Order: sequence, then C-alpha cells, then structure tokens
Amino acid sequence: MHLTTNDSEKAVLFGVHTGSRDYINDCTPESIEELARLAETAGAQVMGSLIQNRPVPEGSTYLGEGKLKELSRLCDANDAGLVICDDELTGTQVKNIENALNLRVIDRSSLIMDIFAQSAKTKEGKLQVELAQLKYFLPRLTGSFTGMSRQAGGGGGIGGARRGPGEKKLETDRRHIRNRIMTITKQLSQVHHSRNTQRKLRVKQGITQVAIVGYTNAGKSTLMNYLTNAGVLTEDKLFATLDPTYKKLSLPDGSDALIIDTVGFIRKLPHHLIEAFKSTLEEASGADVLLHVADASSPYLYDNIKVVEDLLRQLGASDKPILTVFNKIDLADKRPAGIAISAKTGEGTAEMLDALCRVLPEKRRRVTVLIPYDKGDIVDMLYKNAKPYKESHTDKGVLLDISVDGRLFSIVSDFIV
Ligand SMILES: Nc1nc2c(ncn2[C@@H]2O[C@H](COP(=O)(O)OP(=O)(O)O)[C@@H](O)[C@H]2O)c(=O)[nH]1
Ligand SMILES: [Mg+2]
Repeated sequence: MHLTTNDSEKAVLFGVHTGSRDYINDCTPESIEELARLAETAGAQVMGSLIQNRPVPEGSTYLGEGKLKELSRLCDANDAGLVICDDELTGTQVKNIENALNLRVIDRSSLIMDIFAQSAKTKEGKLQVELAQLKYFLPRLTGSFTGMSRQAGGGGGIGGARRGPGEKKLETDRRHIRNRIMTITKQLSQVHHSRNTQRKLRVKQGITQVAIVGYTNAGKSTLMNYLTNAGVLTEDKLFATLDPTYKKLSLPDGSDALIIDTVGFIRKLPHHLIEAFKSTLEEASGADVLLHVADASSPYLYDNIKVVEDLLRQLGASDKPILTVFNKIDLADKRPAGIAISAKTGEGTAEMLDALCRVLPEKRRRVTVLIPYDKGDIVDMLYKNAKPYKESHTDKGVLLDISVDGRLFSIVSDFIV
C-alpha cells in the first residue's frame, strides 16, 4: 500500500474555506501548509495550492465550476499529475473532479492513511492502518472511482497507476474487502484484548503510568529517548511513531514509572483511523498522568494544543491529570509561560520531572509484610485492597508480598519486613 517515492509526483493542493466551520477544521493557509508537509512526507512534490472561499463546498464537485477550471490550469502550468484535497471527499466528488481534470484525486484522509501505512512497522500497526483504509474505501468503490483498486493493487495514493476496474471485478473486490475487514477485526480484537490485560495488570501492580501525548512532530519520541535512552525512531517527519513503546522512567522522588510513547495527533484525523487506532490511542486514557508535549517553535502552537485537547476529550482521557510542556525551546523565538524544555539539549527536563511528580496521583507501593495471626482484620483489609503477588504462612504470621496505597501503607508500616 505504499507510495512510490523514487520519482516524486507533482501535486497541487486545494480546499474550501467556509469561514463558518470551526477554525481548526476549516481549510486555511495553515491547514494547507500542513497538508503540504503531509504530501511531502508521502513522497509528493507540492507545486501550488488554491483555496476557494464559499459558505459550503459544492455537493457534487466540491469546488465551484470556475474554481475547478482554475485548478485545472494551475495543474497544467505546473505539470502536476495529482491533486490533493484538504478535506475528506465523497466518492462522487472524487469521481467528478477526476473526470473534470483528468488527473488523479486524493484527499487528506487517504493521504494521512498512506503515511500511516508507510510508518507501520509491527503487525498490529499494519493491520490497524489496513482496516482504516478498507473501511474508508469500501463505500467509495464504484465503477469510475479508481482509488480502491490502486490501494488494493499496491499502487498507493501517490505514484500509483491509474486504472478503472470492471463491474465484475468490483463485485469481487467488494466481497474480498468485506471478508478482509472481518478477518482483521478478529485478529485485532485478540491483540487488543491482550493489551488491555497487560494494562490492567500494570494498574493492579500499582505501576505509575505516564503517557506522552501531543501533536505529530512535537518531539514526543525525542523526549522519550532523552529521558530513557529508549532508541525510539525520531524523524522530522509526520507520524514516524505508530506503535506504543514502553520504558522505565526514574522519577526524582526515587520512584519508578512506566513511560509510554505513542502515535501523535493531527487536525482532521480521519475517523476510521481514530477508530482503528483506538486501542493505541487509549494507552493515553489508561495512564495515570498525561505528559503533553507541545512544539513551542510552531507558529500554530496554541491551535495544535487545542487539537490535542479535543482529541483527548474524544478518547475519554480529558479527566486525567495533564502536564503540558513547551518543547523545542532552543528553536522558539518566544518563551511561553509554563514549563519550557528542549528534548534535544535536555534543558528544563529536570524541572519537568519535578512537576510531573507533583501531579502524579498517590502512588501504590509494593511491600513485604508479616502480619501476626491475631491481626486477621488487617489481613482481610489487605486482601480487599489488592491481590498479593505472593503469600505464605509462617509460624509468626502471614507473609504477604503486596502493593498498597498510602492509607494502607501507614497501617502496615509496622509489619514491613
Ligand atoms: N531543535 C529541536 N528539535 C527537536 C526537539 N525535540 C524534537 N526535535 C526534532 O523534531 C522532530 C520530530 O521529533 P519526534 O520526536 O520524532 O516527534 P514526535 O512525532 O512527537 O515523536 C525531529 O527532527 C527531532 O529531532 C527539541 O527540543 N529541539
Ligand atoms: Mg514519535
């Protein structure tokens, strides 16, 4: 499903600025600039762009007739073979624009999914992207819409061959896709089940979990590496990280936590992708604390923060304690008020870890206690609170290896051995 990058394909970007949608989801010079970065990440060469101002996109062709002609001229002048829309298009819109321009048309959603496909390394990651792609393409698979055949044929969104399948082939394709969706869903539910089990186990063991969240390219993996020598791939590229990485992090108060680096967010993230990556994204909602890394050198710093906060809300993680830090301070012109760090030089990270300790909910501690037999009530209380890792009966009492919260810790502290 990957794009060919040996010969970068010339592309022109387009979108409709409505002025009525919320600003973050509208097509603006900023979102076009981001789309250009996405296109370049996928291997395209961006030649130009065009934004039409109109209250709503045109139903059948997305752009108005005049603008479509202008787009066509812009493509001719630049020798472009591909146009990329900043919004998600319907199958009909793709078909009509393709017919009007006689060029290939892709949209922001399929572009993002393509990049995810390029970045996916593990089996789980690959399956999740494939699932999102199939669900996106199934309703768009029609006689003249060639998108899916490119995907299924391995051509990819950029650099793929243009061909239209026949009706019979389409029927086979549809059946094939539905079956594949079922198979993948089944496989993923097993993976997700074991991930959930592991997460529950960590909660039970009282391991503090810190999830790094943030906009794509904010420096999450770089920070993870700085803090733990994790060796996570960091790249000046959108969506370099798709699969969660877990590492031990030693906190300044002497305790250990588990730190999780995971996939980043971006505005207008395709909903099929959110759905398919739900379990990965939910690593954030399962954590005790969120460490939100924002890129202070980005001109869109506060818009990006809002996108992340909105997505966290969508994932049901907005009630978590969250520590927002401003990264890439070595590049930023201005110092934002708050914790400023550089994941590259380490500046500010000590202060960040102190702050992290302060926002952590009360931690559980693992202790070994010897409770005399005449203190059965304490043993009962401990059993109600947690399952012991180990228990044995000695002639002096019950020996338990167990994790306790602060309240129980003070009760059993006299019996710690
Ligand atoms: N100058 C500078 N560059 C950084 C800093 N943190 C990350 N980067 C760069 O930003 C790019 C994206 O970093 P990465 O950790 O992959 O971002 P992620 O997508 O949030 O995981 C890489 O080129 C990093 O080298 C920083 O504090 N200062
Ligand atoms: Mg990363």
